[in-house]
Amino acid sequence: MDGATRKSGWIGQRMTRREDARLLRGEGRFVDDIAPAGCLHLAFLRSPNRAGKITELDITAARAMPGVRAVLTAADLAGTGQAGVNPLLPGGQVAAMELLAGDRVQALGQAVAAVIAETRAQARDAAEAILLEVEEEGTPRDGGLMAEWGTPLPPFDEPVTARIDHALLAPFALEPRAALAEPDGAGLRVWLSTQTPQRGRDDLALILGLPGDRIHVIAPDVGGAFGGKASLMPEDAVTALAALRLGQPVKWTADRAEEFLAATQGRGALVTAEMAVDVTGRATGLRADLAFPLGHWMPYSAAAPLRNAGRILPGPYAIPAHVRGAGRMTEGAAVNIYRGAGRPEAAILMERLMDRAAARLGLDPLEIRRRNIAAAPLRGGPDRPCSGDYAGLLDRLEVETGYADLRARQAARRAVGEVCGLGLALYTEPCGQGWETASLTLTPTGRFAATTGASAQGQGRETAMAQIVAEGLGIDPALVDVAQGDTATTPEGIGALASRSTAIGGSAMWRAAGAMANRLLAAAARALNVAEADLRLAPEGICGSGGLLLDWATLARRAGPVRVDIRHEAGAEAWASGAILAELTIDPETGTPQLERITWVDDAGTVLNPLLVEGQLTGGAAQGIGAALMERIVYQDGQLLTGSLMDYALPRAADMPPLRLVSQPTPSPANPLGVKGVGEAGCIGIPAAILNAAMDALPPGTPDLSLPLTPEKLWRALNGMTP
Ligand code: SMO
Repeated sequence: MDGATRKSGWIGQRMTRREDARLLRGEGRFVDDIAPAGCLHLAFLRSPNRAGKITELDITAARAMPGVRAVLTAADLAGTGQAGVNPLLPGGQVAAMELLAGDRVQALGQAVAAVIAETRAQARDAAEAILLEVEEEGTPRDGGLMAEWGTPLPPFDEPVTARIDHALLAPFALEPRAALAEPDGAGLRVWLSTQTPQRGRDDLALILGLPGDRIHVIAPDVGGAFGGKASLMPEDAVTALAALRLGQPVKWTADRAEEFLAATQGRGALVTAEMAVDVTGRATGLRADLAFPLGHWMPYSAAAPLRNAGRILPGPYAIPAHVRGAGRMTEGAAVNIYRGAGRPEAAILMERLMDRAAARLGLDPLEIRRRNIAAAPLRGGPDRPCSGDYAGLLDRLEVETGYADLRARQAARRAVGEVCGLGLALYTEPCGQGWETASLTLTPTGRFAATTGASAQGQGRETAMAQIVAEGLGIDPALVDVAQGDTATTPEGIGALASRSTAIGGSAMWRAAGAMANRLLAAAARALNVAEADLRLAPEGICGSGGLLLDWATLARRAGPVRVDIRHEAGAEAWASGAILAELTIDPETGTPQLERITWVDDAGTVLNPLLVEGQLTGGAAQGIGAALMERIVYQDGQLLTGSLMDYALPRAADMPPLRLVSQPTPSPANPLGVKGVGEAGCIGIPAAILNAAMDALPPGTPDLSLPLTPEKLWRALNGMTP
């Protein structure tokens, strides 16, 4: 049997996060907190114009500014290599990363020069003293992606249609991006605020032309990432290069304006589709077109949103589908994965089409979904389906919300002039493929050192990993020390993304605990010269029939180091799912939307720790609400109008509605823990439910509104104007 045998009840416990004591006391250690002696500071000069030719770049004045140690431009970058791009969609034409703009600027905000000075203020002042002229040409560079899923279908007779225009979004993290590089012998030690320390090391090795084992990447505490720190960025590489050139530590920390200008962005797709429906309410065909923006270069995961959207359609429904997708270069910042990464686009499309079909046929939205859901088992991989129960999710949602009464109440409220809507969404969240590693060691002090290749971005991985080890060994989680995010001391891994760390990294740790249990018994039997069958594991150590024989420290001393290394390959993908109902009103005078309540039945598979799962669902819901109602990146005439938090509207605590979470898990057969991902669910299902609620509130026949649903758009739609 794969993994340990569950026995101790730590899995499923609502344990508080062991990370929180240090984080809440301000004792977290983020990249910007680390300050080696002699650390220099780096600041970028960025293009104030969109794509165009550089007609002047004069660094003379900047070089002479106080404290300035170097000014780097593209001319200083000879010999640097290229970072990798994940070939998720074959046939694409890659637009590679430029560390600094060369003869041409590709986009507004692209870094053109880097100033390294003794203080951050000196570096920034000197960057402003560089003379830069760009002659705008306004032609995005070449490159792009094309893909197709399914096979062409015959023309549809009077299909229902949907057109979903997604705003570009910022994968906004509390901690901005940051990099600190320090020369270390013949190599480099690099602290990165990253989701993928090993990939960061590998990409830095390619760019700098150093062997990978000369680069040591450390991800200390990471204050959120959401896809924005999944790929190595030009700023990271320039910082590393500067440290190598100067032989001194160099640090760069983005400010908020830089994050809005030059961090990766998410969404921005235009998705159109038509769906054929027969008179019984059965959808008989889906034809969808996905147009995804890519920005001016492609980070490692650039293809993932388009690929995810395409491969997921038609979502939880059994409908023959033909999907065509294209990614096109634009003049903006790179567009990459952002929490959900293509899954929200797929879910919002299907949920809108379902409501259109229900309206056409006079069916209740809940009923039309029941007529079209796929029967479990669901897709989980080529040869192994995942678990799930879409009908069960809808049934539970109906009961938990008192759906029939809500519809009756909605009719009564409408009769007295209220503008109110109910919006349903059913979504799927496939949770990553590939492998992760785990190592577990009984240390001389009698503690268990758990290290994993899966890193963390603030989700509580230390807590979850300790619970997994505790469960597998039957010990107290307080005996388990968890280390991650350091390429010198933790094993190889892929990272904290794609809702994969528990399903894949957690499974590696679970198998390590299972193997460790056997090793401990064998080691104790040898040390005591007794039969293994006469021994058993207890929380304090190894017991015989008469009680404790060896505590952990004594066993470690007598048996020497006991260590297990596991590489877990996910044979299949776990597919989480959920059903959501959003209740929304619109103020007829101002168009202001008010979310009255969200009820959410989720299937995240086996729940390791309800507190962690609820935290992920709630945080995802906040970002889903932001996407639905307020967040958007706006460029106008080649300038960024949303370059600060005064202009880019993030949801605040007061924007959160009452959120009722109902857990209805079906353990996944795709991994030994039975878990599924949960990190991205809120961004996938919540916007779909909110859009449907708004459309339900608006007059019948209102064309699909673009996201986000601002008060102005809602007001115009209410008053019969073009939104
Ligand atoms: S959008 Mo996630 O960090 O795979």
